[in-house]
Amino acid sequence: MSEAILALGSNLGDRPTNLRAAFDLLEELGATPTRVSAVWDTPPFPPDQPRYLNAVVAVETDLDPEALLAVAKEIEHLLGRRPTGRWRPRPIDIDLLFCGEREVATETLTVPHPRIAERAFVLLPLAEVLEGPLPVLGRSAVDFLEGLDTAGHERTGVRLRSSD
Ligand code: A4P
Ligand code: MG
Repeated sequence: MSEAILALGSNLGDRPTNLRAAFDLLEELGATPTRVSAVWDTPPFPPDQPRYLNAVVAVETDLDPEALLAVAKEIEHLLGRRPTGRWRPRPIDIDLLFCGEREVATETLTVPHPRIAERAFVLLPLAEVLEGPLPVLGRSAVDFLEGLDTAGHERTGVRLRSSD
């Protein structure tokens, strides 16, 4: 078993329901959530689309990174995501931020995710799940947040886990 850290995002349809459905499907498909951030309401990048709900989830899994990516893609498909182009609105986006201390650089997968350090919508929830130095990158999420614009990023009361 190893730990992976996933980022979830939704800006189409019933956003809390989409995030909760993705969370439940992770467990069913072999990635068991262990820790979960708050759900954050964030300004979209690029700005010409609806606001996102974002969250970060730590999972325990026997899946290797490529298999975990396949699970992420399967969940995106099950929740109705169809190809619309990069950075376009979507009911659900699941990114692999970290797979333990592993580094992956293939045509289909880059881990750690290459844009973590520049994205407040990833770092704010990530800081709630991983407090110390981030795997491979070596600095904490709070360190990376210094100097980033966090205006308009709001912690919500939405819960991913139905028992929370
Ligand atoms: N891929 C490579 N590495 C990874 C990885 N670590 N995790 C490949 C997931 N996928 C990875 O992704 C395109 C391809 O990237 C995949 O087929 C996979 O093989 P995609 O999810 O189909 O498309 P995308 O998400 O539009 O592209 P990309 O480049 O992953 O975009 P981002 O970086 O995920 O940005 N604003 C706010 N506020 N909140 C958001 O969540 N998200 C995006 C998407 C833009 N703006 C946002 C948010
Ligand atoms: Mg993506």
